Amino acid sequence: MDKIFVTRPFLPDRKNFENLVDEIWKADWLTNNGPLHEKFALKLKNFLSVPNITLTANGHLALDIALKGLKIKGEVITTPFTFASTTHALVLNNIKPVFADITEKDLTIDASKIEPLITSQTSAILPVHVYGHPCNTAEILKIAQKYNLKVIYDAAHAFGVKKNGFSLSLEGDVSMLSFHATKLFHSIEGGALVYKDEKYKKIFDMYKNFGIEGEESINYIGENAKMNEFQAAMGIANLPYVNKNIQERKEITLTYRKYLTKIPGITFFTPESDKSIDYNYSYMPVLINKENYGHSRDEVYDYLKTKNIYSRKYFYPLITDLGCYAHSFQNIDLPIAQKVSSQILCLPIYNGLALKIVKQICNYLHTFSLKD
Ligand code: T4K
Repeated sequence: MDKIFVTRPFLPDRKNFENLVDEIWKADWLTNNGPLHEKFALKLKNFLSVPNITLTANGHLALDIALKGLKIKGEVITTPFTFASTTHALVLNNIKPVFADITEKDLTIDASKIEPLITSQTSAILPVHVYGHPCNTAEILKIAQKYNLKVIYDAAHAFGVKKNGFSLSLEGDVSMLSFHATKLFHSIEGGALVYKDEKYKKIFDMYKNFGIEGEESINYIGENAKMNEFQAAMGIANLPYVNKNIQERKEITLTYRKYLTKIPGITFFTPESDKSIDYNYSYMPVLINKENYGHSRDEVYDYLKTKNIYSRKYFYPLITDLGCYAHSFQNIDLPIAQKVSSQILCLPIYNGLALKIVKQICNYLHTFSLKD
């Protein structure tokens, strides 16, 4: 079998992309809010049914400008079970991350753990809809209102997820989306901020462009986080495929679930069993319980590699155990996150992954569970 990676980027019809590239040549405009950037922003607003959007060069910089634009300072309560970007964005803005444990049910921040961590320094909550699993947004909103905190959602994995028929990215003061090549929907690299309050538009747009307000006025110390025209072209070309791609991923997910059900010690998640959720099937996370399965997560990861299956341990090590943070965040009690991080394995899922390969991966998992 050829190498099977955890994900592969989706590529649109090449001719459509080339037609958009021709437009770039005609306009002779490459970046700084070009015509395709504007077209892409409008198309995304319509697709997601959201009132305001700020496109960025990537998701990480979108988080960064959200923190700067909302003037977040002091301490922010967040999850330790995420990609380094979430925590890096805080630390690089001189903000102290304060970690709350996660729930075993969906691996998002445990809302009941947030309130005891609030101090006079707390200015915001930064939860992550990890794997597209929606956080407990209602409870988080209640806490934020009670203590007058801002809520910034890292929705890097949640493109297209809906709650009660509305885009999940409308929750909180602002949501960050990632359009990285490895995501369900991408613009090669890219990202966005989505928000209800129009007053943030000017601020975020300035922060992504060095803080420039006009040719002779720079009133904020901003980043260069602009999306260029080639990224916008890829985003425009990919957008029409999203719904079909989600359906295909759903089929892959259901196939995994059908076969994994029969293997003891492997747990998977079914976020859409909550009828209010339209899920995006962006990742295929499972937990491997050594006692019941017979082998540890690391042994499964290594075994699959011998079969040319490149699963990934998203997210291990836990943020608090990463080399760059190990000295800063010692002795924090995060029992669920620690356990989950030691058991998590993301199985391959991407558009174009044949169902027969999915069955084969499940067969390998089954065979290995029977081995001494
Ligand atoms: N918040 C959260 C919760 C996130 O997960 C992320 C990003 C962010 C914030 C920040 O958003 P961005 O600034 O990235 O927009 C990948 C992605 O680079 C990263 O975007 C993503 N999260 C993270 C979870 O995964 P790596 O280092 O694991 O990627 P890499 O290069 O190992 O790729 C994974 C697999 O994909 C490879 O084994 C093969 C395949 N691949 C990858 C690329 C880039 C391809 O087949 N073709 C390709 O072009 O981080």
